[in-house]
Amino acid sequence: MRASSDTAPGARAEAGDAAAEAWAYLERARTIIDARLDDLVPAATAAPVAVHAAMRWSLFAGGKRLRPALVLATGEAFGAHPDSLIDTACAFELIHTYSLVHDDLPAMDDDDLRRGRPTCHIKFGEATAILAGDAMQALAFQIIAEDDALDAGVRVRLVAELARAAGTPAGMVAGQSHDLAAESRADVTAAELDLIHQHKTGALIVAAARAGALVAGASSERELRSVSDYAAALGLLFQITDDLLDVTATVEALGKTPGKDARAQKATYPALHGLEEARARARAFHLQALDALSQGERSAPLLRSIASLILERRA
Ligand code: GRG
Repeated sequence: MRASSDTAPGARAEAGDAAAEAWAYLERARTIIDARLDDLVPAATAAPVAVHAAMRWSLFAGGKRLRPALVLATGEAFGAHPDSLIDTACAFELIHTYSLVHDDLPAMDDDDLRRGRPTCHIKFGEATAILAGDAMQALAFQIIAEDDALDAGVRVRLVAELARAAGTPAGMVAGQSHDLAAESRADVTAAELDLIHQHKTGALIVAAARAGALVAGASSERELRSVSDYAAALGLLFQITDDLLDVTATVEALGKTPGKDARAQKATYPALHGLEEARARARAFHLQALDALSQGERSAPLLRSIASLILERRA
């Protein structure tokens, strides 16, 4: 992926308004997503109590719900009714939250704060955190397979796309594995860094956007191309802003411990390129996301606003 151009001052002001519009959409989406997740996830009083309590602890800790909101926003841009999108949206949040729970484990990033609270393994112990992550992953696929708002063919396609995005060789697990392997290396290149994050962060974001379009009835790669390219740029934009916030934001704003990447001497966009060049890359991926949407057949103003929100985000 290429990051080449800069943003004019006028475009920056416009990005501010658009970000506010996307923020309002995200707030509304969060309410709907959280209510449906509450229905779909077993009660904390149902056996096995520890696993269900741990799932709920991590799920309902105030995540931004970016990935499920993207399913809703893309689906609506392609003409789907929100009722047909909501369960798929929840499945994406379950996969994302499982990945955070496992990423925080001592064997991986070893974090004790996430979404503003003690991480799942700190609260419930490692074994239960592993099981809670496993159960969230399984539940995600079950929800899609059992979603009777969707034709069987669409469900199968969604399951396949989500599995590819979550697993190996080109999904989140692959990205996480490459990222762990890169930790001990001082010679990670810019191209390698993009590749790690296309898999680790980008694949699920791309799959979320494609899922919305698939539920709406888009099925050919031609129809899906602009939204896939949009989301691929969005994924890298999201990762760069995540790296920047790790350097510049507070623990209160982030709900997790900032500065960990630098302390661990991890390859990040600011570490590799410097703060200013990392910011320029973020602006370039923002423009790339907007360009990709312009190549499609729908105007999708909300999807444009979401890209601006990610560029401007402070948490
Ligand atoms: C363990 C298989 C496995 C994968 C882990 C997602 C991930 C892969 C690691 C998380 C580490 C990290 C900081 C990744 C950078 C981008 C990212 C996914 C940030 C967290 O996502 P947000 O900001 O979180 O959307 P909330 O809490 O708002 O949902």
